Amino acid sequence: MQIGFFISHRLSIVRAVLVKAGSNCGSNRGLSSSKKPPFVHPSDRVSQTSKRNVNRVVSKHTLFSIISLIKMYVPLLNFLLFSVILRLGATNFLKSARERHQNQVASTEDFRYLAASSDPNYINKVLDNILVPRVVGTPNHEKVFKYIKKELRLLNWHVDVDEFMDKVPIFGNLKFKNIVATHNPQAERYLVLACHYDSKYFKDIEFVGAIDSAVPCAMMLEIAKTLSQDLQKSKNKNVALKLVFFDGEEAFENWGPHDSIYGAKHLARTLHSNRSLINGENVSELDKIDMLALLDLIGFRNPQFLNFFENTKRWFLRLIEIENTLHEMNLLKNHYSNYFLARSSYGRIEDDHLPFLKRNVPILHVISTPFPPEWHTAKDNRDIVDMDTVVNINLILKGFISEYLHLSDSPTNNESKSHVLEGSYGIVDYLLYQPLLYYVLL
Ligand code: 1BN
Ligand code: ZN
Repeated sequence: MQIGFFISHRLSIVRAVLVKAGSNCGSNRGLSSSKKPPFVHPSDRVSQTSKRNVNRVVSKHTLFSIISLIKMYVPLLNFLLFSVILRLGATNFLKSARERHQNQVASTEDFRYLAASSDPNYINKVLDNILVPRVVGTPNHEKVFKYIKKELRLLNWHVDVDEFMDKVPIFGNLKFKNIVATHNPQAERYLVLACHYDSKYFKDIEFVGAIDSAVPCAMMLEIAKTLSQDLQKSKNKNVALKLVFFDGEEAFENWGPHDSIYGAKHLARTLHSNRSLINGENVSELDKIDMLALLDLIGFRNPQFLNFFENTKRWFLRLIEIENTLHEMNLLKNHYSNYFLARSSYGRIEDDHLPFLKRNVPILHVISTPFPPEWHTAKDNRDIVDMDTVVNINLILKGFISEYLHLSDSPTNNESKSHVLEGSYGIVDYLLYQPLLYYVLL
């Protein structure tokens, strides 16, 4: 209402000035006319000079009108610039921090320490609890949901549940629940690890989905458990770890945009619309995600992971280097060929990352290609789980997380909070340069 009044009030003043400027222009029309000037008798020369003076006064008047026009629009211009800067600032501030982010290179002691804390027994215990058919809407699904939530709370993680209803083929309306666990809810930015905890519905087979994706869920819980102490010590850092257990990844009938990734679609939308002010800048929860690493189809012996995204290639290459270092240090069991390959895939695989990719969240898709023959068959069960491979991959991931979050105690590599001043183009810059803007315009 107020803005509307402000604009219409200003417009009426502008209209008045334009009418005045227009009438001035009208008095100039004779001069600018392309018609031949009439013959002037020498006795009339004096009156011609005074006419020129009058014209000079008139053009000064026009200039004055234009300046007052600009003056009147400065507050509106200011308001528009302010809004634009506010929006750009939000993305620039977090985006530039994420793009300039450097890992802390882990030492051999760091890798040895991480290897010593691997806990295959815990992974087996988690699988005992979640490796059951867990189709959305069934009692088993509810049990698995409660188990994952309970484990995360026991490990002192902050757990949010993103609950919603959606209509699906065959079953109609179902309740979905994404589990979002945050180690440090006060952090500015997050490295997100994600997997899905639902299992695919099959009419005629009992499908437990070990690699798809009970094992990735168990791996994430083991990461939460074994890194807990180090994460606790690094609570004052800018970047923290977030774990997302998506619900409803699987299609109920046929995979397609309307029958798949129900949980991921809802969470991406929700995080996009959850906005807050950081350093005076309006940011969404999605803006806070440095990168989303999606784990899928992991657990069988000797998988191969390719790089899918150019903008996260440097991080994929770091996974390769960590795997090589761990291999050279003999910290990987029964490791005869590399999992992470220095090759890019031309095609992409549809999965839970899509709604985040669409909203420009950087993605690492850790999914084995080619898919194993057991994929979406009754044979995707505990028999194909190779615990050495699972522990090896989780050790590589923990090395990566530890480097990304600067978890090592080494004081030399610690990231400072100075980027708040270095890379932001936000409200502070605007207020600093705003007087300059006035000066230039007036
Ligand atoms: C992965 C595991 N996906 C489902 N379970 C996603 C997918 C579906 C990938 C269809 C390719 C084809
Ligand atoms: Zn699947």
